[in-house]
Amino acid sequence: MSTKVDVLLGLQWGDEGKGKIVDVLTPHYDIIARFQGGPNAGHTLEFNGIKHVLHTIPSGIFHTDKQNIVGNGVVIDPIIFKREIDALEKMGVDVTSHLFISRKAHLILPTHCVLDSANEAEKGIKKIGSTLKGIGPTYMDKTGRNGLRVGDLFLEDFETRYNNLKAKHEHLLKNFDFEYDISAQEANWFEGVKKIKELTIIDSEQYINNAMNNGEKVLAEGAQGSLLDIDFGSYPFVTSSNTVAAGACTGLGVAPNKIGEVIGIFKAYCTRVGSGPFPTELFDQTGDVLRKEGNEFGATTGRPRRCGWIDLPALKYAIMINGVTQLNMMKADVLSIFDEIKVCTHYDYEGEQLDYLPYDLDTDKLKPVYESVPGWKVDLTKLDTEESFPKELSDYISYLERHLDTPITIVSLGPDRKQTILRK
Ligand code: 2SA
Ligand code: MG
Repeated sequence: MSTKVDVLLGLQWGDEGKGKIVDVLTPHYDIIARFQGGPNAGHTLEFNGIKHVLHTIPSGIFHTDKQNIVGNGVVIDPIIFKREIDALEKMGVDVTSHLFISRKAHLILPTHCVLDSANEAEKGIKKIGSTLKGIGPTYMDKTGRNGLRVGDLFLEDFETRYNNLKAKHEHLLKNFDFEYDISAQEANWFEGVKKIKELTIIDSEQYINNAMNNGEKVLAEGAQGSLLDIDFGSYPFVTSSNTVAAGACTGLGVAPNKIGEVIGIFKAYCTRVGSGPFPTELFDQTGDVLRKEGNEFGATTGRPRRCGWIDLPALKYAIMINGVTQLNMMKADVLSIFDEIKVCTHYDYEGEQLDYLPYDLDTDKLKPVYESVPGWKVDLTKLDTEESFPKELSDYISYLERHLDTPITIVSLGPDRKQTILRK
């Protein structure tokens, strides 16, 4: 009997804790597959007292009896990819035996990264706050039909193709007042390419569909968050891929009727890194406390993350667009410090009450309306059953389930694998 693909994705602006939950759920699956994004992602996992950050490699990689696939929708920087593999191998993880790459995944060139930086520099204060990993320019070349794919690495004229695309980029870069020198990166890039060619390159859409027909279970791992989606996020302050559930169809070659559970992850509060509107952002001491208690710094760039209260209209929107069937709530432990917790239930948009995310997110016009709920003021990090939850936490969970009309099936109370409560 054919199985379906479960999709796990972020419902906010990324950094919800997708890496941790994928790692926790991997024992229930045979294949873990990334479907979009690239090394802009920073998926953090923690076990046995060690913290790991993955960028391109799926978060199932530590379970060596499972297959990990980098799907066609992903963009790969060979330099970062090789660095990730080397770091894992140094830790004793046998990566190459269970990591497969789609022939159709696009390649990030050093000049894509330069273009990313040049674009951002030109935008000045209006910059997107990109991770500068070349994501936007690479997806532009993909949709502009100029891109280079993993499959192209095996063509005799690959180097000519590389040089042609590089020349196009160099031509474009003449329009910018931007100095660059990619000679060092280029040497590393071709080293990385050598490494990729040693890996197992597959037609991942065939592989995944065949596996499903053989009853194998697949988990699709999202990157970034729904509010960073190129179509439905806070455009133009978004990433350049479809981060929502539909992205799993195009990014893996899985038909819509083959999607099973959609697991939406959210933090018990909210963060954003990079520019763009964030209605519940806190600019006061409370925001600083959240950042400090939650260790809210970019896992790829180290940038401090902007912090604020949970935003229900934005979450409802993400649940709708993704067809979320179950929710996972992360980092409730970080809220233990507060006497009361605020929840944005509505927005005030120039005097009008809205309970949905409008087109215009101009935060001069859009103000969050909050309800306060009691905090629990108890260290949650050592709790290992739902029965031991303080009443205020159970009430917070029920409150969110009622407002979001979706069950919360996992509550995470710390970064370690073990700090995870599965609810019935
Ligand atoms: P890009 O690099 O072109 O995709 O940037 C466009 C916007 O998308 C945001 N973005 C992210 N937001 C949260 N987390 C991401 N991954 C890293 C992490 C980020 C980091 O896990 O912490 O280390 O700074 C991620 N990747 C992209 C980005 O901030 C821009 O707003
Ligand atoms: Mg992250």
